[in-house]
Amino acid sequence: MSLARRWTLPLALLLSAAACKDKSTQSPAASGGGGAVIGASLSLTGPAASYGAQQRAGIQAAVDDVNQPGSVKLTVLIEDDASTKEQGITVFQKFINRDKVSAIIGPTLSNTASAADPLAQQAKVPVLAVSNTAATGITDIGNYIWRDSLTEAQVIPGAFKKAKEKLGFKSAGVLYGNDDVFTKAGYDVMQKTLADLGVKVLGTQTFAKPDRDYNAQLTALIAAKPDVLVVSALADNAASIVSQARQRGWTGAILGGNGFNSPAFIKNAGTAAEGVMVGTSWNSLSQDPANQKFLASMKKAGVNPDQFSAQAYTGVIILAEAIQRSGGKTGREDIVAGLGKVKDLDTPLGKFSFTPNRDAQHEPSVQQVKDGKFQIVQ
Ligand code: 1QQ
Repeated sequence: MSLARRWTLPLALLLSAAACKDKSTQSPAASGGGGAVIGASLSLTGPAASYGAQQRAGIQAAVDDVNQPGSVKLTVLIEDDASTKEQGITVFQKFINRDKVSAIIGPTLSNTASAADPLAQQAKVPVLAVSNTAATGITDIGNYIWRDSLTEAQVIPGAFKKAKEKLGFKSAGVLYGNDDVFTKAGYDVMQKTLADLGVKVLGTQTFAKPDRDYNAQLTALIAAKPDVLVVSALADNAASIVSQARQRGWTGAILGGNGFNSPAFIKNAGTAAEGVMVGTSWNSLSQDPANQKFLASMKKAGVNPDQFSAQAYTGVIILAEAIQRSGGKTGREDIVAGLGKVKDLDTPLGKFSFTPNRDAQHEPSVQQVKDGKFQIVQ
């Protein structure tokens, strides 16, 4: 089956054991056409499934855009990491040992990456994270781990500064998930940012991912009468937290972290989401040709894009560029060498480069929910 034809098949087939087995016995070079086989570990089920669905759509659109006659050929095998460390490890082992992929995209959550990335580092398989935002514990795993997602430390200080200018708050109540690498890391950055901005924290409360009732924490925070609520949570929890805060009479502003950057948050929170502000790595309004091309590709696919599809799309574009920069060679070391040469690449996220620590470098934005949609704050 030709590479181009693989992508005309429904994705379910690509995910099937038969399709994977077909690839598993072949090296990337033997996969036909000299292209690269890439593994993508995405959260298609579990608490991060709303991000995974967007990432899958972004990857698929990018592969269609990249796989044009005469250019680098990419085949992406997509597997569900189920939003867990355990399944992430299983998927990585399959990609590394059975599929013998040239590189891995993902996994969706920093929490999963903290457990799975060390396997790739040890096996010398390049990983390109497209949504991990915990500042530490990802790229510092080692020199095979790269990312195109800005960290909370790169986004939140600017976003909160802008929010403070617009909203003029002096005190905050803080709620964060303490059982997840990302929500905890996001909290650490929020706490430092609030201190740096001279915002007094009047109360701090925690929750865990399986929790559904946040009324005790919200009652305590609201009773302290802060000017603003600050929340570090994944999209599912974020929607319930914001809804329950409004039900408890909270009419003030709410600032979120990266977990809020999903239309699933707005859909599930409904009108309670109105006014929520969050820093984002993707400017949906960007008129740059690379962003316009991404928007057109997503429209063609019938998917309403978000930051997560933009970052995943960008991940594929970056890997294609890395292969090109290494002279079309698709070995694992070739891709690492090529990634090191990616600079000022035009992507839907803007002009993209890596920092010396293999983290993402480009301009962030700030968005706010208005009329049921994220709108870029100018
Ligand atoms: C992380 C995240 C999540 C909110 C999205 C995937 O940023 O786990 O790092």
